[in-house]
Amino acid sequence: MTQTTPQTVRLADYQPFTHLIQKVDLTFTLSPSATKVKARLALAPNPARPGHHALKLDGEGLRLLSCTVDGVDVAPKLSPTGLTLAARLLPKRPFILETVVEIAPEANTALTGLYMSRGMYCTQCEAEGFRRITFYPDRPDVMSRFKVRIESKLPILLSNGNPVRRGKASAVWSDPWPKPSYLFALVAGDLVSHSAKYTTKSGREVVLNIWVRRGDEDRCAYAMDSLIRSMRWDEEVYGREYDLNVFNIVAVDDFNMGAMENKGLNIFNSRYVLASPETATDEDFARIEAIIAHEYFHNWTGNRITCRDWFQLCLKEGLTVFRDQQFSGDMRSAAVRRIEDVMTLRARQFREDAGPLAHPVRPDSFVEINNFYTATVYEKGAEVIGMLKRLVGDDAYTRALDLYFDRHDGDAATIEDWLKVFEDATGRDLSQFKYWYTEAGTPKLHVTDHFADGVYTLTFEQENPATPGQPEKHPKVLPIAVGLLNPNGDEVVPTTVLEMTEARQSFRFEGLAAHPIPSILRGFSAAVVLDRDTPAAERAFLLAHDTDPFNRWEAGRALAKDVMRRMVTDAAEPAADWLDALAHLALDDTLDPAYRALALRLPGEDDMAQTLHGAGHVPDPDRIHAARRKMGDALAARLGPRLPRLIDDLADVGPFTPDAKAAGRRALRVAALGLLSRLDGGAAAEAAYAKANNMTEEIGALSALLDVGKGAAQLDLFQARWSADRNVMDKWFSLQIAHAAPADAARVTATLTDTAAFDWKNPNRFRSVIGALSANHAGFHHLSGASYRLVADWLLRLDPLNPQTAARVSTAFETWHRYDTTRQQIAKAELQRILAAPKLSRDLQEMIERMLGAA
Ligand code: 0A1
Ligand code: ZN
Repeated sequence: MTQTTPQTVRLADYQPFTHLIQKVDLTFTLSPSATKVKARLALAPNPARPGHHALKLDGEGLRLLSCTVDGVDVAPKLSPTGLTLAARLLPKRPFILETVVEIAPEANTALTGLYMSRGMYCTQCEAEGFRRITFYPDRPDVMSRFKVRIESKLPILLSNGNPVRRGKASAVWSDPWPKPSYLFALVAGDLVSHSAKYTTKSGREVVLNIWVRRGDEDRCAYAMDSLIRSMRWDEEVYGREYDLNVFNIVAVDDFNMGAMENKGLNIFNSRYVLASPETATDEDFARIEAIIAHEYFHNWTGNRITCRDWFQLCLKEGLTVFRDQQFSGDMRSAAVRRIEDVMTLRARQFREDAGPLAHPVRPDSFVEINNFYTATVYEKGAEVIGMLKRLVGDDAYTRALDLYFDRHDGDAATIEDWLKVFEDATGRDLSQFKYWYTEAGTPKLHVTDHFADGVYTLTFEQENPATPGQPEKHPKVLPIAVGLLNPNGDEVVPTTVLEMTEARQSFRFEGLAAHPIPSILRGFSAAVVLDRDTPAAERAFLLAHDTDPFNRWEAGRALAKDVMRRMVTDAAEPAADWLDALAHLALDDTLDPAYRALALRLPGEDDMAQTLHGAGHVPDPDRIHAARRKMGDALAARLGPRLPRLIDDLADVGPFTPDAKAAGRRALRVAALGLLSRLDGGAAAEAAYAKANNMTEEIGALSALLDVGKGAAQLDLFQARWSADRNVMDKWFSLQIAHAAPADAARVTATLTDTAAFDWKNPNRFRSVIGALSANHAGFHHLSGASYRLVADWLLRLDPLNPQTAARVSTAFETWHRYDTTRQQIAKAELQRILAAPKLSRDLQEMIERMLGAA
């Protein structure tokens, strides 16, 4: 191994910073190859760190031009990670430090710090990007007021806060709210805006701008509408108002993540802003709504109250995801949203939690913090808050949140602070609950039941699996929402939340006339894997009768997974009772079409592999793939003659609208079209493609065609029509890979990487191709090893330019231990080949080492 061991950062080592920063004045003189950054910091010794300390500032890749203390030149000690001024060079009272550095944004391919994206300057500072802009204590607990002067001839110059002055070739911005450096932002470019006005509950006028490239301004309306609805919702539901005169959003094409909540200046990956019916699918619309809300909600949960250190990342992310999920549930169908959120949780977080990358919601050590923007911190972090809310009740949750905002506004807080607020608001002791934050792994909940003399007893046993570095676990506090149904379908016990705290615990229900049918874990009330030997007939009963929409869906899902599992392990045929139940549901027009569309979605192949692995089997990707296809064929055959009518009945009425109701109808129509093409060889899908007037149907019809080996002509048409649109062309790339047969996936991908349009330095494009290959389960895990090799090759190629994106895409390999020894050996050899590369980034190195560590 040629790598050095980078330093591990530990929560236990936390210390406040030596100095306070009372005020920050920054002046940027922009130039692509030599931007000058002058930083004037008003510093003072921090009383929380008594003594006379040296000043250590973070800084990476900066060329220091000058450094003065109170106007006098000083000579700091420079290292690759920062600058140190010895204590003897510093006064014991407040002083002014001024540095001037030079940086080259056009050479910044990592997309962190100040970089350029197609002629426009922009920044990304979370988590530790500000140190690539100027020397600074780049840590979230150092909060300060920023004033920023930008010098450039570009027409639009933006930073955080409120505009102060606009000159001919300069602009000054001032942010009245103290903030950590990770929330700093600057944008400069030839941009146009889609603007609106908003009046807050207390009457403050706010100008809202969405800044985009010329030509994109007619694709901002949905994002603006989502923003306005988010602002209103946060006032109504959480009592939170916006706190500046202007709220700016900027769309950029080159961005490592989805979006960023910089104070008053959110920066977005353009794919999560730009939408029109012709270019965006209904899923895109829903994502845009959720991400706009997420970043906006950060203004209170993240910005006004930030994190003391990066170990507390879930404090802002878990809570903000929880809030954006609540918002989406209120805007759309709450049941459908909950099902979709749980599907994502299982697909991403349960997968992570079951493998070598498992870590607690609040990790206690890391090498590279960028590797911890994970499904565990975000999605499990949100589930933990949902569980807390379920345990204390809605009113207590509201009281606790009010107390949180009151007590901690302006703070850099911790998970301890967060839990204390709930303890104070409710009088509960949350010390056991805290294990949800400190211990990794998904609990398994085993359930047995017993009925005698009118008493029904449910016995639960929780198993908390070992995870890397955490062999021993404590029992968790589990809110288990249960309802009981009579055999005739009536609900005899409405939803009741049982609070489980022991490793094994029983709960009694008295006065029942007959053995009830239990509906357990309603609404997915706790983030566990439920393990109960449930007869198929009982699942079918719940699928028909459960009053809880989540569990009704779950019953169908579990039934489908049982069927798929038997097809894989026992070569069974798709069960007729499952087909009947599903067909019945699909055709029941008293039910929400969105819900029916979800029910028709077969369990994913990776999900099935995960379930089989969890049950002690070695999953075979080819068999899973074949079983899933066969289930689709059987379902198509079962619904057969009913499909054309179903599709017609769901035709759009009136012009396109992106709302949940219309989207639900389209989702069911497209699902039915996919099934129909299994029967008619794609004839209906071809016709649908030809007359599609929105992207949902265009992609739906194209997918249906590719699924049955057709669609070559339509792919060409699609390319010809959309070649100038980056976001739409990403779909063109990923779709072909998603639908490639297992044995062809690597070749199809390699061919696409050879096309001129494969701009691999753009993270969206890289993910649409290399990420898409890893998402094609049977294709990625093909026994030839061709896909493992191809992905590894591309990670090695991207890593020197953009370590963050390379590290994220490397999670493709996080499940390598699930499969047979042949596949394991090939995958492991590829991981070792990556690790042997001469100059691996700290990001990718940490990921590969962790993935190999659990061998
Ligand atoms: N805080 C953002 C996510 C984000 C994190 C890191 C980034 O660069 C490394 C960029 C964005 C959010 O939760 O939306
Ligand atoms: Zn966030």
